[in-house]
Amino acid sequence: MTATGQRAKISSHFGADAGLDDEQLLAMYRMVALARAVDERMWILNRAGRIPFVISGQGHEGAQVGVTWALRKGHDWIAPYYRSIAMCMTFGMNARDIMLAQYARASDPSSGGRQMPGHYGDRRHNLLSVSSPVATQILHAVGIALAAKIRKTGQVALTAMGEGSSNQGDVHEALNFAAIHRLPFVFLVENNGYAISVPAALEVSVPDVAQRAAGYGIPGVVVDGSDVLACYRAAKTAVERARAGDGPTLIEAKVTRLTGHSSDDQQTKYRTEEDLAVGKSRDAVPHFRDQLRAAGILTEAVEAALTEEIAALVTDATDFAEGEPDPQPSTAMRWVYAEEWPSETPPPWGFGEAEHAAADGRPGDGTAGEGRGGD
Ligand SMILES: Cc1ncc(C[n+]2csc(CCOP(=O)(O)OP(=O)(O)O)c2C)c(N)n1
Ligand SMILES: [Mg+2]
Repeated sequence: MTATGQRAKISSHFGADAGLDDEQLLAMYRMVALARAVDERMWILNRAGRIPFVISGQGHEGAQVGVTWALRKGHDWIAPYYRSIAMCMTFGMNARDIMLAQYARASDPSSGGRQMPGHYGDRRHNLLSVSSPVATQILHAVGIALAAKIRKTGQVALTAMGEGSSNQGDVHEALNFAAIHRLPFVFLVENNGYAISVPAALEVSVPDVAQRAAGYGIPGVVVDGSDVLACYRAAKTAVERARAGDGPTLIEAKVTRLTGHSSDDQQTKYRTEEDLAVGKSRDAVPHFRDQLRAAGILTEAVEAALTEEIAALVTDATDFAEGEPDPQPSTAMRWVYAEEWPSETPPPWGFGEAEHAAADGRPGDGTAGEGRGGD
């Protein structure tokens, strides 16, 4: 039984206006705290020389969990970005899946160890693979939304990116198209105030990216990213609107980046102590914890059980990923080029299907990761 399942049934009415009962609130908190714990472990592993590169979601978890909670898992689609750890975990990836990507193991569901670290994706959970050029994912998500509309599936597509990325030309094309065709699309901008070392005032010409929604004739909402329930409410409204055929919404969550841009960045070189302190004060993890404690939902016993469960999951994920094999170099071309070549002659390097399968020690069925259980 999970820690969330151990608590006595209480109805605090804390999340009632959002339609969330205490059980769901605790599950949301568990996800926020688990994503943070996985992320913190990633940094330790990086500093210990075990994994090469970390790009963190710390400070973004509240917005990611709150917004993703409004989508339907296994039905809707998400095109995430490199900070979307909590989003991907809320949508179905588990701690092992994230750690396998960090270690770039053969069984990594994101790419079988091919992608850059932090580029999560998982076809089992309708999570599109992240691309390195920022903002390209918005066009993919809008394409998915168009397909959903044509096929009348009732699905919604969401994409997320930072405020710096939101200045790319792709964003204009995507929002214009999605608005014209009233596509079931939600655009989440996670505004953490920086694009690497460049502050928002030098990236975006207006105080709120959400103001730009007016130029497309769609709603633009600013929400406090440290307020998980506010993020959920904003997303719920946007998702309902999308499913009803009324078109896209832009949600801008004001979040905080608690770490450097990546493990190769030192933010004390360009941020003042005061700026860093303000950023820290806007962390959703303690805010949400305090709210749930005050509502009597997160009792001492529940919190202790959760802490224990999360520590065990993080250790399990680390040990598991440590023990998994790297991909075989002979399989490097796999999932890069089509394996069923559309001509009679194979490519010069051959298909190598049998060798790939043998090298990976599994059936050559073309899938990235197989179910690995976990949390
Ligand atoms: C098209 C493109 N330009 C530049 C980069 C390099 N780059 C990677 S992340 C990043 C900053 C993005 O900042 P923001 O969108 O605010 O997201 P954050 O990292 O703050 O969450 C840049 C410039 C890139 N990957 N792709
Ligand atoms: Mg940013």
